[in-house]
Amino acid sequence: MLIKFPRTSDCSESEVTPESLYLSRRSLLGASVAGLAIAGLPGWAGAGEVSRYADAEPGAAPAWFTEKLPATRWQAVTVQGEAITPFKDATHYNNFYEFGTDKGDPAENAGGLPTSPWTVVIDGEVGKPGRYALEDFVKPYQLEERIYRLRCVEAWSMVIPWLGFPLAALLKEVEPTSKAKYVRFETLQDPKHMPGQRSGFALIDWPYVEGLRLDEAMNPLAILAVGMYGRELPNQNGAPLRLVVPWKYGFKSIKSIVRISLVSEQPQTTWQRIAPEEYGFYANVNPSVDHPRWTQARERRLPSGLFSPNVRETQMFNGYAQEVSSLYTGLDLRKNY
Ligand SMILES: Nc1nc2c(c(=O)[nH]1)N[C@H]1C(S)=C(S)[C@@H](COP(=O)(O)O)O[C@H]1N2
Ligand SMILES: [Mo]
Repeated sequence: MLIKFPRTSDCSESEVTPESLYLSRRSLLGASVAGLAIAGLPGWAGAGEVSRYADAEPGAAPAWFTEKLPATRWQAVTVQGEAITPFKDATHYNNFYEFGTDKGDPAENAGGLPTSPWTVVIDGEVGKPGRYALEDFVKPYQLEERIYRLRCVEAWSMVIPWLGFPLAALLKEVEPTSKAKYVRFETLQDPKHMPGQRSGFALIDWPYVEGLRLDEAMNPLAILAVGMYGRELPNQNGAPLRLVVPWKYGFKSIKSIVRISLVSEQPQTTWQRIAPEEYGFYANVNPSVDHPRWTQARERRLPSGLFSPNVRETQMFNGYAQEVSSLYTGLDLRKNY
């Protein structure tokens, strides 16, 4: 898997940028992305390339975020042979239907969503239900950096450095009862600020809902993210709190979460409700089970263009089989897509 947190030993010497070089280039280019190395590496040389990382200046992050940041963050644009997706692509090629269906709509329309104050509700089959302000919700946990592949069911993918904490840590904290078998997640419903929720795109029954089996949710790879690229989550990526389950298709990684419920029955999820023949509850990345309308054997790794499509083979469980395949022993993955 891609690394949990960056250690120099995870990257070859030539891939690592010394902090001093990073700093000098940073001042040279006027870029300032905390913890982001912008070296003149093969394929990444030139201010044009670099500026795609350092698109927007992050605003001043609140204390609940900065105090919890891990001391070391990744220092290379390539990790274990895979290039980190430029910030510009990760923040301008999005799926977030609350803000429109085009890939550029979230970047264009999500900026006005108020994400502070933000309330998260924990309810259902738990010993300790609660209603938290985001900063109190995050307080018990140390943020970790996780560099993960993100594979969309539409056959494109990215590599993103997230900042978050294990979902398992939260679940232990809230004490699921013996009846809890699944975790259900719900996105904010706010038609005033989410144009997709008031448009004629009536296909989706808002709010967006996702779910995991409890044992999947307890897997150490599943995280709740509050940041990416060393900064707070941009709104178009699901600020201020989103799920990241890297071995599943991207639609499972629900954004802008306001409610997490422990439930006894498998929840009906948004895409399952819209097209149950195409999108299942499990949605594990699987190159040998095609989508009814396209192959899942390959994917386009962003940035991808007409002249450099950057196509690669899709990996079982998105490359995380070692960590997660035991969750599915005895399950027919062709039926349970
Ligand atoms: N609430 C909500 N969450 C969502 C979506 C959405 O439309 N609404 N789209 C999903 C899909 S299809 C993908 S691929 C990922 C994309 O995450 P990214 O834009 O941060 O890359 O978010 C997922 N989470
Ligand atoms: Mo997706």
